Amino acid sequence: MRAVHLGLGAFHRAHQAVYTMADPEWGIAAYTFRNTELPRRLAEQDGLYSLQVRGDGEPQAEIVDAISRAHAGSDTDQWLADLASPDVALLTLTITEAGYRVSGDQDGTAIGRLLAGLRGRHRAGGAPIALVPCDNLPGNGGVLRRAIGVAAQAEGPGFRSWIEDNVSFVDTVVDRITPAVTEQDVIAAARLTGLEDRAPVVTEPFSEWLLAGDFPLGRPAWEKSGARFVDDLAAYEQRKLWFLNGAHTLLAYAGPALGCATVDEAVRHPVLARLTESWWDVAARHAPLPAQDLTYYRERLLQRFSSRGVRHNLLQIAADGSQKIPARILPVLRAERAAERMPEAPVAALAGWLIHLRDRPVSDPRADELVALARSADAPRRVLSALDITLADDGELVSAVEDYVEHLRLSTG
Ligand code: CS2
Repeated sequence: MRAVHLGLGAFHRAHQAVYTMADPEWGIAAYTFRNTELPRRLAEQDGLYSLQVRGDGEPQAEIVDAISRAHAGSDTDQWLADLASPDVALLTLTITEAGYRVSGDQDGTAIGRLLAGLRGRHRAGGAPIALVPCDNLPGNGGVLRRAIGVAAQAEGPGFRSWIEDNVSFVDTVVDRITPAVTEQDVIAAARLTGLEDRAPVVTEPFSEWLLAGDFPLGRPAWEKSGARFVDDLAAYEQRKLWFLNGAHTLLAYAGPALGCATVDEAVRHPVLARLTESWWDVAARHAPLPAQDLTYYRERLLQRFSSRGVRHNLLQIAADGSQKIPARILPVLRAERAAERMPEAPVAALAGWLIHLRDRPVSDPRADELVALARSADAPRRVLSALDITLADDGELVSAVEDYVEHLRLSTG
């Protein structure tokens, strides 16, 4: 066991675990901090689970055997022991966008646990380690480096300079659409494999992993499963975050306002299909990639979104908007406003978000504050100012969002 993972959910098991499986020298000790049921189920199955890959044809199932141990968050001693071990060369993380926020009290947060682990590693001899964040944030390696830096402010100088010299922060772009598992998926897994599996995962055929950074103690041969190591991720990152995740976010907020519940349903709705294409047209103006690449990427995305194999719930994507919108929508919107244009799609995304905050169950680290703002007078300006004060000062944008809220309300009838 030479790899540790934090954030044992469906995505890790459909993505990094599958890449790691191709290199039998490596195993993963996987930790969750939320869910205690999943590690127990996996432990009962010796870490094995089935991965159902659903495209347009017959679903395929494979058994993934990369997870050597699965642990609940309460297993602190084991976590500290694993991170202190010089045999462990890397830690991958899927802790959601919200997990990188540094708040006052780090106790029990992913960053707090990571810091405790690194402290133990430093004391135990200080072997270097690579940290590999796999969440959808621009410059995720740098984001993690800054979060650790802030959290470590009160630590001793020896530890802080050890972090600088020995901890490598790897940047990544990750991609595989992997919705939360449902009871039907559990039944389908049993039918497909003939095995009882209490911890199956359902995913799409497409998978992508791009990485940039150093691995001082080595890494699995992830490239055998198609991972690509590049010098500069920026262009790929924008392509993924703006085109895929940006469209997801647009659909997650405008879709329910027009009566859609899943991504595949939403891209079949004529208004949402048009909005998606118009979002991609707008994003393409600012993406530093050849037009041909983008056209191909968009065609591929539309296929992936329309597939009925994976039913991706819009409400799941709608979570944590305050963390997702700034990475996915705002860079393009800002560039458009700088060029004095008022593109419809990002305005629709923001208007849909307002309706979401006002009328639906909201899951977001800033939920209380945002729901109150969305229900106040002058809501569009106040919600926008919670994201980015300069956007809130843009009177034309505020009015456009306000009008679009009304437009969506009328479209629902
Ligand atoms: C989605 C992502 O839930 C969300 O916010 O946009 O989880 C998306 O499915 C993945 O990034 C696909 O790689």
